Amino acid sequence: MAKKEAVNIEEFLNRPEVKSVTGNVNPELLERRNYMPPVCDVFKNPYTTLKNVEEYSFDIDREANKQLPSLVNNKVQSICSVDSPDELFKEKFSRHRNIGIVFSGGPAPGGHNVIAGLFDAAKKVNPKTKIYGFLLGPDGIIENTTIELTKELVDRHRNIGGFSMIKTGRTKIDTEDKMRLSRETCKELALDALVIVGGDDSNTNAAFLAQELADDGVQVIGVPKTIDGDIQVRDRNGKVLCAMSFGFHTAARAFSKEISNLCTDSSSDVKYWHICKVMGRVASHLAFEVALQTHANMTLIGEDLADYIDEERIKKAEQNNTIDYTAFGMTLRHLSRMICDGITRRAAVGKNYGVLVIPEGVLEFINEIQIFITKLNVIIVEYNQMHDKSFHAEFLLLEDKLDYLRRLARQSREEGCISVWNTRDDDLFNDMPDFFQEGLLTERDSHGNFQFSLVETDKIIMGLVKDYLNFLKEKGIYKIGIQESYYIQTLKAEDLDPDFFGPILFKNYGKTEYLLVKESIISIKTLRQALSNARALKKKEEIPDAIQKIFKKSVPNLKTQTHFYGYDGRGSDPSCFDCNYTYNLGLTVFSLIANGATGQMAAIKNLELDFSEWEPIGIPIAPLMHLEERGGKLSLVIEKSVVDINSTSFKTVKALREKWLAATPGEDHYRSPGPIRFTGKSEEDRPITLLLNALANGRIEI
Ligand code: FBP
Repeated sequence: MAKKEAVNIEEFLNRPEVKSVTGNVNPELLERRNYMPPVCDVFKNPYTTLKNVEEYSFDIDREANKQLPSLVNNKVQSICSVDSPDELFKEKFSRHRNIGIVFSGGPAPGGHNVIAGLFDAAKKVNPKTKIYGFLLGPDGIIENTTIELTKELVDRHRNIGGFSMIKTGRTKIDTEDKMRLSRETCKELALDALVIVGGDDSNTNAAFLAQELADDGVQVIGVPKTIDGDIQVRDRNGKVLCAMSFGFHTAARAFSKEISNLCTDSSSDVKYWHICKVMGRVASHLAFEVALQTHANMTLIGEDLADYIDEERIKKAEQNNTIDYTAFGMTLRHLSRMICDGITRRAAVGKNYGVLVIPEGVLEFINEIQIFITKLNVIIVEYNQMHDKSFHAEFLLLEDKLDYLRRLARQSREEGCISVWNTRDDDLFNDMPDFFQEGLLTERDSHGNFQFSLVETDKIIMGLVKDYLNFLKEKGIYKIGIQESYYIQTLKAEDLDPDFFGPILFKNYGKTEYLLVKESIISIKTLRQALSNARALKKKEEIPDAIQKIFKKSVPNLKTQTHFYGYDGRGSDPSCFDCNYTYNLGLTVFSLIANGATGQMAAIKNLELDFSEWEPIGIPIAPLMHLEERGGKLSLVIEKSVVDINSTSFKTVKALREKWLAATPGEDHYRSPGPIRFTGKSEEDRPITLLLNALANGRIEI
């Protein structure tokens, strides 16, 4: 054998091929950075103009009229190319500008391409135009911390995930002081336009800033970002203007890939139920798309649970000439039973394994929990206002918080007044496990939203599931089905007659492929009893090994593995869909700015269709707003869009649910979505949710 030379590590590290292997830049990264997204037809021309599209209309909230007077009459605008612009148009369009851009809220794949699109469009018509990136989210605007974006910086981030180029933050510009400081920053930078890339709350903020800065001549443009997919815009007649926020597709694909791998592992090792919590603060869009991409055995959809009606209870109440209001909406208890039903049915056909997908925000749709969230919101806000102190800073420990709630309950009892927190609330709340109480009392984010990502939703649900499964096990209902051929083979190997023992052991012997041990047989003791009663075993005789083996195989032991998919998918490199979508959003932003728009959100219509059909538009933000309870008071915000349970895509999932549960003998029906790509053309290239709805409307054929 050749003698190995001792390696001088310093020299080794300096070798070019070693440097290339150990460096930060790999060929995939270079390929990504060099990818040039196609541009919508209209952008092939450097000059574009805006045209109001009158066919879209909105129901405008009275409060929006009052608070956003300069913006409520904005219209949907389509972007049109100008083939032979006159000199005046050219001059106005390409004048030197200072533009600021900020990321707000959680990262979403594609954000860097919004910047790249804006940068390319602006620099193309005027290389002197300056683009500033506000650092660390809206704090960068308030504190005037910026960097001027250079070609080198932008090029390094093209088609790359995350918001690392300028970072992000969740601060809300919601006080007079923060508004004043933001206005000063815009003045100091002599900004012509401010671009806010964010979710529903950040676009809400964009509208208020647009109103505030209108007199200073600073235009404000929003961009619909969030992996949660809950910014979808329709007009009052249901016509779709923005089918999906950017980042959703990539995050859903990233989660799906991982969950699909678990489906493969689970059906190979056949011993675990994988419990996958999937991000999505309120709406279940991400979990829903994951269901379509992976065909996991069970996927909870919050919006569907909220719509649940317990027909049995209603009938029972009707017989007594009453109405049972608790029959409407889902309870945690009932939800855990539904999950148990799926688990036991799969176990009955020998599948004591599977994959369950739980949306992060599912508790928002469970009546009893929603009530607690709302009540605690009010209590915390009232405390902060009354004492001018922060509830969370004042009561650091859970015990202190519970103590305060107890005092409120006592007060309401002693004074006999109607109060937000009464003794019944307190009793119910105290029945919950500590970690759940802690979760419900967790600090709200800067927009007053409940932080579902901090609550161990899966632990809460699975705790109840495990309790109920134990009960079902004791009742002899939760059992693992034994394949008939295996039973026969095992008994014959010990010279026992399967047909003699079959009817003694099983409740369905000879009727189906999977045999279920009788409910009365739940231990070796009860097994012995059953055999003795049937005169198949003498008093001191040992139970034959083969029969013991079959019995032991039928006893289930639920083993779970929990996973959380959120931050990982949020940081993924964007899919081809999101690369192209966001780059064109950036181009749209510049067109809106160059044509003087403000209070508009850049969007691309027809996302569900082929790229050649994509239409860049501006959507007025103010008409999308309505009053909602936030932080204990009514605020004007953009309405979150939740999963539409009347949509074709939802009905499709509902119709396929039983198939994907696969509680039948034979194989599971898992689907592998494949890796995220940034080139290619297939149905994988767009969210399946959108594809199904478009197929139903006859808008596309695949
Ligand atoms: P945005 O709405 O800001 O895009 O963020 C969405 C989200 O990723 C949710 O899915 C999740 O609940 C939340 O952010 C997590 O927040 P944080 O980053 O503060 O932990």
